Amino acid sequence: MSAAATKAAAKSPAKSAALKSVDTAKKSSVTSDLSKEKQIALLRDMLLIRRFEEKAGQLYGMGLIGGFCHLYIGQEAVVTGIQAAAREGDAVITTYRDHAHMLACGMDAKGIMAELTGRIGGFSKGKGGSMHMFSVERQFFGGHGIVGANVPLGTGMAFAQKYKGSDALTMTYFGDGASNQGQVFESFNMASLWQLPVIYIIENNEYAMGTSVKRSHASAELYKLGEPFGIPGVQVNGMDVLAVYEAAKKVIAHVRAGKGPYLMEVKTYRYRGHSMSDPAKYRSKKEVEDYKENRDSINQFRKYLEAAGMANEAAFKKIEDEVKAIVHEAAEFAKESPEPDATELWTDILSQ
Ligand SMILES: Cc1ncc(C[n+]2csc(CCOP(=O)(O)OP(=O)(O)O)c2C)c(N)n1
Ligand SMILES: [Mg+2]
Repeated sequence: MSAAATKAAAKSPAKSAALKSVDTAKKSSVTSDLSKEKQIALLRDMLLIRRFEEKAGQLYGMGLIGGFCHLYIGQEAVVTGIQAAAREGDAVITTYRDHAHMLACGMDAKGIMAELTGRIGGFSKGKGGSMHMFSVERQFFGGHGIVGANVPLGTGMAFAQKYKGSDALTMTYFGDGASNQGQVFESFNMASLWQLPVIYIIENNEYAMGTSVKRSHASAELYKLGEPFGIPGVQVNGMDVLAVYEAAKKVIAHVRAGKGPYLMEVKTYRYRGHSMSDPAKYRSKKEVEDYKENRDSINQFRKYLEAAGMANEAAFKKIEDEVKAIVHEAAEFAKESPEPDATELWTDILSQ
C-alpha cells in the first residue's frame, strides 16, 4: 500500500476493513445452525415459487396473462435464502423478474396471480401486470422494467431509512446485465459515501436476455464491482439455499451495524427463456439440462434434508400438497376476479 493509501485507510477504518473483505471473499459452505423447522420452511418457500411460476407459465400459454412475463424458475434459492435472513420491515426492490420476490416478502399469491391476469383483485387492481406490483405493508417497492433503474431507487430508499433513523435496510436485487449500467456505479458511489444501509444483490444467472456474462463483462468477478468504492463483496453459490442464507445473515449483520453497503453476487441459472417469448437459442440444451439434473436448488436441498434425517417422502408430499393448494387457489381467484371497470382508467394516476 502506498503512503497516501495507508493514510487514507487509517482515516477510514470501515472502508479499509471493507476492502479486506473483498479480497477474502470465498464461496460459502453449507453448514448451518438453522433449526429443522426453518430449513423445511426454506424448501417450502422455494417450492411455492416454483409451482407458482409454473402455473403462471400455464396461464400465459392459455392466453390469460398478456404482455411480458419473466419467470424465476431455477433461481428460487436466491431470494428465498436472502429474505429468510431479513427482518420484517426491511425493504425490497427488484427488476421485472419479480413474482418470487413478492412471495418471499409474504405478499398473497392470490393478489399476485390476479395482477398477472389483469384483474381487479390484483395488487395494482389489474392495471400494473407482471412488472408493476407494490406493497407498502410488506415493504415491497416493485417490479421495475427498465434495466438498472431500480438500483438508484433502492439506494434512495436506504437513504430514507438512514435519514429517518430506522434500523431497517434495503435489499436491491438486479441482474448481471444490469450490473454494467452507469447508474449502478453512481449509486455505489453515493451509498458508500453516505454509508447507506443497502445490500446490492446481483442475481448472476449467466445471461442478460441472450448475452452471456463472458461476452459482456470485462471481468467475470461481479462481486468485486463495488471495490473502487470501498464496498465489500461476496460471491455465493445461488443454487444452494443454505449457503445463500448463511452469507446473507453475515452481510445483513454488517449492514445493520451501520457499516455501510455490501454487494452480494449470487451465482444462479434460469431454466426458462428470458421472457415467455424467448426461444433461448443462445445456449445449448445440454447446459440447461445439466443445471436441472445436477444442480437444481430444490432437488439438491431435498436430498440434503433427507440425508440429514430432517424430512422423508411423507413430509415432502405434505409440503407439495400444501403448496399446490395455495397455487390452485391463487389461479382460481385470478380467473374469477373481474377485469377492472373502465372508470379505473382515471384512478391512481398523478395529475397536476
Ligand atoms: C434500459 C434498458 N435497456 C434494455 C432493456 C431490455 N432488456 C430487458 S431485460 C434485459 C436483460 C437484463 O439482463 P439481466 O440484468 O442479467 O437480468 P435477467 O433478465 O437475467 O434477470 C434487457 C437488455 C430494458 N428493459 N431497459
Ligand atoms: Mg441475467
